[in-house]
Amino acid sequence: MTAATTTTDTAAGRVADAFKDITGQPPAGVWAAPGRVNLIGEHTDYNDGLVLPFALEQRVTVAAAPRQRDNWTVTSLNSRQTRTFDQDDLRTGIDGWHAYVAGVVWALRDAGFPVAPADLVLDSDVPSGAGLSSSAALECAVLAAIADLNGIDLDPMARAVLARKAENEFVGAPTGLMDQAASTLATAGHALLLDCRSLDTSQIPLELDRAGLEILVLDTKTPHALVDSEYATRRASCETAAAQLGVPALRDVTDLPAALERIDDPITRRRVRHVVTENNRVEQAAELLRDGRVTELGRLLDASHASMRDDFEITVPTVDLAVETARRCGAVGARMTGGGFGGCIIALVPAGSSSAVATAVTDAFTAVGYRTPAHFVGVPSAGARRLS
Ligand code: GAF
Repeated sequence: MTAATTTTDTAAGRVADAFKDITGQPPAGVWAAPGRVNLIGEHTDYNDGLVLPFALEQRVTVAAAPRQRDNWTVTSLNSRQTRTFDQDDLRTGIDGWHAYVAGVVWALRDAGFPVAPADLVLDSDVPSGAGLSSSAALECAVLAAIADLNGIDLDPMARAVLARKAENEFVGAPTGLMDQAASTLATAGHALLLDCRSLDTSQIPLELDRAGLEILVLDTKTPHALVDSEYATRRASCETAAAQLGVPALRDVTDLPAALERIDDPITRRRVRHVVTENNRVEQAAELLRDGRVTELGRLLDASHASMRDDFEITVPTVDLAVETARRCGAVGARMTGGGFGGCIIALVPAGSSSAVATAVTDAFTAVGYRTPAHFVGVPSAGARRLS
């Protein structure tokens, strides 16, 4: 029996079938890892702080099998492209989407694990460039596949750490751990509370149904033009501020007014205020969810958005308009989610009202000439796993 016939998962079957068409063999298995939305806790991860993301149903699916050659092949069913890389590429680095795959091989080998060549076929329904961690989903799905193919026994947190290492050191994006941790460690029906210093995690039940609510995820379709350079600038600014304040990271600021008084530069002061208040908001959000007070999350989402807009300055007009319109049309709270400068918002809305709220945002966008947004209901889902 091939992987295609041992699973009832449609995406898994499709990718397994494509693998067979491309390589002439059935895959040894099919694995998947999800994208995420961050409920709250933006730009706190690389400040050693707290984050509260949940994994989405949307995911990257990978079919893979060992390959009797000296190189790896990767086919993307989305772009209909096949790329190869070999040992030399792992030493010198590569550009392009397959760097996320090669980076995982590199990170595993760098950690001392033998990794044999493989054929991989990928498919994804995580919107890319929308701030939903399509690249972390790719890294985590590939890592799950390659670890299993090579008999590498790694716990989920170790996998997330290695996937982040691939992104930071091979791809060259200076991100924190949130996205890879969400993609690997999330469980269905829960948000993942992650302490990015201790790496402690708790699964916090997201009982939206019981509160008569759902989470609308709306993609503003704003291109992330500045995201790489601005992300790096924000990160550098936080590190400079921590050094100035004599703390290992901004997470360690306990007396915010006193800290702000010690910083002369008004921009840096605002950056510090965002990180410290956002970290507090994550703690409060986890507390509310634990107490079953989901509706009250709304005011924290609103405060988080204001902080990202005014203090961290990572929102853009499309995102602000989407958030304002969602609130005006029934959301109990809304905020941008992800790294910033475009991408998605989340809105906590009455159950069943996502389409109506999204239509209101579409109308507001049309009125000022913005692109038509896309939307879906965010369903808290499971992290990386083997499907067949
Ligand atoms: C991006 C990064 F990849 C995360 O590590 C995190 O910093 C996020 O932006 C902002 O909260 O998704």
